[in-house]
Amino acid sequence: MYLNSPVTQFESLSLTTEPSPEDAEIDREPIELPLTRPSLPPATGEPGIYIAQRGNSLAHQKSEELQKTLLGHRHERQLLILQDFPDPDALSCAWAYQLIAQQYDIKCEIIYAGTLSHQENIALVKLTNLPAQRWTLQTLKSKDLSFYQGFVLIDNQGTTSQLMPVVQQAGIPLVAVIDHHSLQVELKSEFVDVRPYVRATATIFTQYLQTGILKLDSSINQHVKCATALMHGLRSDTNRLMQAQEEDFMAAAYLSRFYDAQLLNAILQANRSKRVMDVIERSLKNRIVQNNFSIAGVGYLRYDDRDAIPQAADFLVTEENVHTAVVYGIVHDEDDELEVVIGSLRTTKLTLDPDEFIKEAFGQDSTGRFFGGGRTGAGGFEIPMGFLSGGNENSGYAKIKWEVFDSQIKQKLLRLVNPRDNPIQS
Ligand SMILES: [Mn+2]
Repeated sequence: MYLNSPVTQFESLSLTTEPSPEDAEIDREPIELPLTRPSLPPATGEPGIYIAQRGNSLAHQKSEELQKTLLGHRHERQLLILQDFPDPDALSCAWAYQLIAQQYDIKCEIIYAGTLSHQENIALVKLTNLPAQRWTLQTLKSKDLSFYQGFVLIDNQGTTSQLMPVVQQAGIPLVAVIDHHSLQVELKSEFVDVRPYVRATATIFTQYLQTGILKLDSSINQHVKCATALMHGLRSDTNRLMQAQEEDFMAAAYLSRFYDAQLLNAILQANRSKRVMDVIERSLKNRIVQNNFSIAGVGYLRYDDRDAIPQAADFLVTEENVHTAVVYGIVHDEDDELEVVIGSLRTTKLTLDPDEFIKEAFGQDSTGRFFGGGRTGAGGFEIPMGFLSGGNENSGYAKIKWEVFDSQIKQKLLRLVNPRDNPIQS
């Protein structure tokens, strides 16, 4: 059993953000199944291990480390914090973590502060009964937080959640961070697995599952639904596997033994609302194309339609001669009179690092926090409007406000898009 392994085995493990050549060596250690077995594994039955060599040893080390961490927190309660607008990758991985942690009698609440905005995410949660809950800041304040002994960040590093500062102020320790975005901030966490070169956090979790941290069973409905959710997360973060790499394909291959293809199809059939279609239409009308960048401001949109922005960016990047699309708008929450500029970037240009691009374009706030970041092929930003929020019943004011933000965002983006002083393209 891993669980009894000596601590010293993992102590020297450093956080690797790049695949290292040494990994191939560590692979020689005994593993349940040989990697070179030529025939296909049975569709059901004992789990076989067919993952890329690079991911294999690291996945085993991290899986053992995670099991030791969970063992040290038996019978506790944890909060799993997702980004304010959780995507399928985050939702499915949080569910996988919850199922893994259950084996240690750890009870987890999967929480997010914003909304499920994308039609596929709403379908995912409804059709699989995915146990995620919306906790606004008010909900959080009404809870007795001393009830929880730890919190966990999945598919984010706390920079995209309103809940994070409150949970930290309550003195709840960070137990684990599992993510594939570039390192955003220094975090003190007992367990860290941040691998920016992996295309989906679902790939990381599937690798954990392959090591036997939780034995998936096709006869258990919840396992089938969680595997389906992970497959959806993996597909959606890799542009339907088109940007998937070996590790992601290996993970998808493993999930294919357990997932429900019909259920996944039902999730993907979810239709866009008229309002989302309208935002996409505005992005098409308003876009400007310069040096293969397509940039579009879409004006004001409701909180619930926030996910129309990445969908519009997904669409704009499909235009001929466009490799990168940036779409942004002012999202307003009617309840709180809060407004925030939200933007999404999508790129097919391999040499463009969305994380670097967004950090360079928009910089940091007064506390040193970047307004956004990214991962391979995609990025996003959120700029709070603070004092300028609200007052939009005065249409003249609303119009001026949009024009100012629209011009400022364009200026900042075009500074990087314009080749004369463009540090990105050099
Ligand atoms: Mn992700």
